[in-house]
Amino acid sequence: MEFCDPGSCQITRDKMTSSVLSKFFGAEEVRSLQSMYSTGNVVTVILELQRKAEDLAGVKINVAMLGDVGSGKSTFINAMRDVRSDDPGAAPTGNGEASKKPTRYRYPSRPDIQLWDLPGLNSFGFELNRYLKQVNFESYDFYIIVSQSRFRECDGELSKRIQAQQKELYYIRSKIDNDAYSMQIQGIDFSRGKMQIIQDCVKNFKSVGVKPPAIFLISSFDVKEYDFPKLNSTLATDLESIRSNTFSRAIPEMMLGIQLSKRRLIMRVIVLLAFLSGAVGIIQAPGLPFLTAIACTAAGWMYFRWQLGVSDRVVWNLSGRVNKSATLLKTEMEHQPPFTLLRFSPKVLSFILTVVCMIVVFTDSHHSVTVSVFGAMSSSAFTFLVLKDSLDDRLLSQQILAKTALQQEDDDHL
Ligand SMILES: Nc1nc2c(ncn2[C@@H]2O[C@H](COP(=O)(O)OP(=O)(O)O)[C@@H](O)[C@H]2O)c(=O)[nH]1
Ligand SMILES: [Mg+2]
Repeated sequence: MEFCDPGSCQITRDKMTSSVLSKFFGAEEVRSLQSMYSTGNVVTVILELQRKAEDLAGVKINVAMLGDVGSGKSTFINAMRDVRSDDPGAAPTGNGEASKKPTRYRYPSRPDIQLWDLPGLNSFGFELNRYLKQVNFESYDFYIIVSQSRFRECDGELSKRIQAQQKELYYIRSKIDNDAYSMQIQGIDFSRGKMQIIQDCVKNFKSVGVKPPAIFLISSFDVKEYDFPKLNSTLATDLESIRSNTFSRAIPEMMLGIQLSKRRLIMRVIVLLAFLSGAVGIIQAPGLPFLTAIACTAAGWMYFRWQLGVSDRVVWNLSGRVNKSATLLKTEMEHQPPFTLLRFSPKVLSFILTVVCMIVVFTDSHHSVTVSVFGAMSSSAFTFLVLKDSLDDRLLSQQILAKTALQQEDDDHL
């Protein structure tokens, strides 16, 4: 048994993307992908990802147990692992045993599955967003909601959040032995009662706008009865598609990890050009800051177009190899990121400042040094912002290209 708290550590973008890559590739493979990309072989990189997508056996899947305190999550994990609550290494169960940290348990009969016992939602005072952040909700590959007695509001809300990430889930009605007992006392036929419970759950999911997931009625005290055996066999069957969806979702992030070293290299050139743009612009010659800014920006733009350009020929080549229409690949790739003021205004502002300073220098022969310095700074900022954003757009378009090229036709997006 191991303890880990993914929510407590601040992960940087570099670490995060490299951890996504290392989920699927060994260190040597990562280095080789990065060097392929650095030499301009984006098609080979995408084909390597495709090769990996066809052989995901052994890739570890993180399964999160969600639900209220006392719903039976820890007992369920013990039952899956075939241990009793008082065995060494078992998940602590019962009142007062609720952990405030996600805890990982290995699943001996399926070493490729890691079961995560998450704290109960109500142990965080039902503040869903705080809870989700605390348990690092988005880091898991698959979810099982464990609910007892009745459908709860949070079951619907959690399912919505899971499906919004295009991930899959199972819904477990735990402690069904108790329900079976009360049905028996009331003289209700169990299969009729069971059908009623399932119909209620489906209705409740639909009423909150969630596509009903697979529903299992289980008792963790009786793993050979009720839906426990069906749950095990369904999970074993679904594992391949869970793995393949996990890989598919991770493609943009993996591409980002592969692009990182080249991005760093190009960023150095961009910083140099921005510095040059400011340094030349400080010379007190009319129009110079403006002209330098434009020249440096154009030079930088041409440089990384040359470094990262994906020509029509490359798209055609890729389209033949992955069996996707070249028009589709091109259209998706050229899809522009949404316009945001936050991204647009600093560039416009620095451009206006450069022009204003240029006009002052041009019209007023007694202008102060401050105006020149200001002009140089704004021309430098303009060059940097335009080039950095264009670089990131270009990298993003390659991530989209990889995602579209490797998208399976029958991808189930819930
Ligand atoms: N009757 C019955 N009780 C259960 C079952 N699963 C869990 N429990 C009991 O419910 C209580 C809470 O279980 P626990 O696993 O600690 O819940 P958690 O807080 O969600 O981890 C414990 O006393 C368990 O013994 C079950 O399938 N049937
Ligand atoms: Mg527990």
